[in-house]
Amino acid sequence: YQPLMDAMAKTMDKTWQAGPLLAFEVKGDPTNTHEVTCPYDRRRQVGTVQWTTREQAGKALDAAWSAFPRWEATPVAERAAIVRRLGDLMEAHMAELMTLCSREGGKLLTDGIDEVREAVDFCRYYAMKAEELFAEPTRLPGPTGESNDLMMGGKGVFAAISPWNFPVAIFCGQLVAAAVAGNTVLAKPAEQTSLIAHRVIELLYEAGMPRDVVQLLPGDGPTVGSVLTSDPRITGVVFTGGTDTAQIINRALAARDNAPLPTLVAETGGMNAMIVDSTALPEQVVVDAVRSAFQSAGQRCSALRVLYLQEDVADRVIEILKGAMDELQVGDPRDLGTDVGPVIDEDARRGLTAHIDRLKGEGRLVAETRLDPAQTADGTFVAPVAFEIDGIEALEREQFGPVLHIVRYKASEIDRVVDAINGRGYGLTFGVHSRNESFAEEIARKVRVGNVYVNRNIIGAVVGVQPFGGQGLSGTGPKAGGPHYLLRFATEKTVTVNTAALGGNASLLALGD
Ligand code: UN1
Repeated sequence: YQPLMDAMAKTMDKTWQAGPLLAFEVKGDPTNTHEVTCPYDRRRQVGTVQWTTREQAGKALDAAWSAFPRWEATPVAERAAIVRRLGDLMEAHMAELMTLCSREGGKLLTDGIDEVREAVDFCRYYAMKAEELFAEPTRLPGPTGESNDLMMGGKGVFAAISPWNFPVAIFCGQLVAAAVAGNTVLAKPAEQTSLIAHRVIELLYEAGMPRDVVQLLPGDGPTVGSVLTSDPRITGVVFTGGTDTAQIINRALAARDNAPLPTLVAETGGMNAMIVDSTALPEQVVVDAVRSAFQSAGQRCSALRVLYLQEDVADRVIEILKGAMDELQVGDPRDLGTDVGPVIDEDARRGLTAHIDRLKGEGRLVAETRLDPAQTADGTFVAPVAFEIDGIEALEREQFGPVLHIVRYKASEIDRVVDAINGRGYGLTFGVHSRNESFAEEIARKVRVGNVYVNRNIIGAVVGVQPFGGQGLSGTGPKAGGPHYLLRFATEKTVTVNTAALGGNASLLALGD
């Protein structure tokens, strides 16, 4: 880590500035400029962000709309080359992006590395997939005297609305997928992480992306988001964030008159569970549960929220868990010894604290990591905490932070546990710990989720290897980082030619060349 840390030190005290990056010049506007503070030290200002006005958002849409036909007609190899160059540039600027991830997003160094790596992987993977899908029309078998070709194109203008918890990876993954498939993109990053988004888009322009093809619109939902979801020229929205917000976007898109039937690609929340049976190895369970529940301060939609322990192993697992949680170091995300950094902001801390205080009031506390005030007094920290909950069906809503809920079950109640997991309506990640292969297999088959993990942690899906995304309240699919993702950003056109009438067997497409 030392070379990375040395490189990060060079930009650690910088004050950053961000604002809209649009196809046209934008004037500075101090009245619309917002301060960015650091989650682990709220006394420190990290920089300022100028938000996009409704008028600018409207003009950005005009530009994206007119750029679409030209961009769609740009050969896919050229589109993919720009995206690959972005991957290379992000890799070259890893330390700087990691600095921003920690100062603006409160991310640990190790999480910062994962974050940039994942963004680079998205660029390379989607570039490769786009070349497979879009380069040549697919010739389909058919009767003689006729040729049938399937041609792929873009859809139009996409709004990409991204979360603060993966400010490089998901921000990048969304816009790169939409753009490489031939769409123009208006990207609205989370308000909390606009500085990072701004730096990534600067690198994207350096990589050769035309400014009217991808534009950056920092700002809030009511101002920028509402323009992006109400305009009939928006063909689709790719969104990652809360389920409630996805529902608002869905309604807004559906309420438009004279607009195309919208595409919504949403990846939302989860009430992710792990089932531990009596044959599981308690030590392994604890390592994986702690990582799944508390890494990134539990601020992953993939994070573990409910740990179901079969009664024969419950006491043993809880005992080891208490020890493991005593050892967690909460504090400055830039220290290599830190395991858990801050939560994103004061609102997040307040919401989590209300939930934690309620469960403490009910006498349900099992373990809580100690906070060292010298490390945590100035930031928005929440101590990792575990509660034991009564009732297999308890808990309905996602708590987006380091809070683990434990439920004991009897072997005879396993069907109820699975029904409870499926009954909540979410379906993102899931884990099972068991040395009984047929049990693990059966459970994996029954749970209605997107990603199942057996005898390991349930976070950190790898692009191209573990395509990520859920079902039900957890999202629309297809899976990010998977072979079908780009299809949601594409149109298909079937071209049937009466080749006999052309006096030969040549296809119109070939003649067009
Ligand atoms: C999210 O938290 O929004 O599997 C997505 C993971 C990441 C994706 C998390 N690759 O933890």
